[in-house]
Amino acid sequence: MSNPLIADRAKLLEQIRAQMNEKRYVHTLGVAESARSLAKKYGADPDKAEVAGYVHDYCKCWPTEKMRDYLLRYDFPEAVLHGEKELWHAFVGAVVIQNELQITDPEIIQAVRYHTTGRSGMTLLEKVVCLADYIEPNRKFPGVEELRILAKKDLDEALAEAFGGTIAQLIGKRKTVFPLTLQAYNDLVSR
Ligand code: DGI
Ligand code: FE
Ligand code: FE
Repeated sequence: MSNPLIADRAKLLEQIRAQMNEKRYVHTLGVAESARSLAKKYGADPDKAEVAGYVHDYCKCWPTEKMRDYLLRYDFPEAVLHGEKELWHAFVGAVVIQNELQITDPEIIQAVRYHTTGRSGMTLLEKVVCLADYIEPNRKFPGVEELRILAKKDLDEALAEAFGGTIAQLIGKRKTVFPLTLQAYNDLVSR
């Protein structure tokens, strides 16, 4: 399918492929596809959703030190630097895709920045990309089938369920829950 936001698809995919392992790349393609389809269903921009899907995990396989360099060099919130490293790829990715992939669209950049933690008051595109990340065809976790069904019915409800699952899992492992994730969940269930 053509996408007016992608000048050279082969080149973009090659750049992304070079940052990650095969499994992550297959996941990336799945997120782009699911994000496009959720965008069509819920009225977000399918072209932006697809691009955000392609670039959302650009830094996921980077060494921790490389991500830390970015976090120190750019003005990220202290809470991110001192928080869980699993969250870094989203915040760093939002900067790096501008520098290395010439992504300039603020909506796509925000969708990448918040794809892991979410936040209160997420935009439609942010929700679509975040949910696509959970339900793309290659994802396997207990409850993913139910979540895929829910995703066809109610975007906010599905995303609340997804964040709820993540929060419960983090609590089970005695890991910290990043405030943005709690705020995202609270916002979605109090609508
Ligand atoms: O990058 P992906 O694996 O495709 O998915 P993702 O960007 O949603 O990252 C998932 C990881 O992030 C998973 O290991 C759980 C973790 N995570 C998400 N929200 C929080 C979190 N970890 C902590 N500690 N706190 C959070 O609020
Ligand atoms: Fe991610
Ligand atoms: Fe992902």
